[in-house]
Amino acid sequence: MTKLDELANILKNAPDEVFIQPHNVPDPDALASTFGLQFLLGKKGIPTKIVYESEVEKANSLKMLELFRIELYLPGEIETLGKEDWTVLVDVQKDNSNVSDLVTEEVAAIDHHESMGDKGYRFEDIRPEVGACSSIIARYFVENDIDIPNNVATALLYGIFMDTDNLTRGVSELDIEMFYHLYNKTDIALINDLKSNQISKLDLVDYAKAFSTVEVYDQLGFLCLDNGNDSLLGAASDIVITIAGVNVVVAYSIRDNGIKFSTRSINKKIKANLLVRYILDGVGFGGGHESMAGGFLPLENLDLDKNLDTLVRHRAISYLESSL
Ligand SMILES: [Mn+2]
Repeated sequence: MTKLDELANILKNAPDEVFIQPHNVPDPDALASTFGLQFLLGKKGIPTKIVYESEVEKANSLKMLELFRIELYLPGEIETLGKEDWTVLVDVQKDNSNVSDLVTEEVAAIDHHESMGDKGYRFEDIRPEVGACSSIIARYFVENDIDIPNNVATALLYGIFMDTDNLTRGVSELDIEMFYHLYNKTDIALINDLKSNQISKLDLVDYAKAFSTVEVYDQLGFLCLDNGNDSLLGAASDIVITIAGVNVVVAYSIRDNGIKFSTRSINKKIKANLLVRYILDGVGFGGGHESMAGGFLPLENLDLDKNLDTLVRHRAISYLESSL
């Protein structure tokens, strides 16, 4: 039995509605994966709705919704959402800091982040070695011999592009295989359309402000944002890592309820996920991939007598020294 059949068999017994939920502020990989899974489950006779929290922030994510006609709902928009409903988490796992815990029961998770441990799912497919969740979903199409429509293939290909930074970050065999498989079924004109809608004019102003804070110490780059835009933090880190000589980036943004962190590393000896955990040891939590990770420091744990910038720099530098 394929993984998809296994999941479908479980969901057939759902007492009421079935939802698919990506992480909050869904990015292209999260959107493509949920969209692809929705199509697959539809083929298996299981109707679903995609439910998400917060906001779709980035211009390219918004463009995806329009180009591929992806329908998303906020929990508040679904009157029938309740305890009796089941949710499949995609591109995220239960208890992660970037996913809202809805009233529904989280019965399944399909993800490519580090395992959060046993969460009592009825089904899980968690593959931390894979670069994009879109690759896992693309594989379901192949395994089950289900024809992939043009718009789904294009969305998944774009998801792979974005999460692997154009096939240069955390790429696994599966990502390459699925990229190859999807490529011929993709409408490249749409990919170009997405590429030309990556950021908004307003983002550019925020970027300019963020980049003026960049400080470089040897191979470490730091960036601080005073704006809570989640996707901007990661995207800005991706640009700082391209600075010549910079191999590791620590970016953080100040929000009302705490400090949000994003880390990047292209140095094999320095793991982005361990780095963010080291920085937040005892004060917050973090996780992710070896090349790309994130974390959060809740406001109540912030020692206001200590300077945040100094703390971050101090801890990041000592982590680097201990790993090299
Ligand atoms: Mn992803």
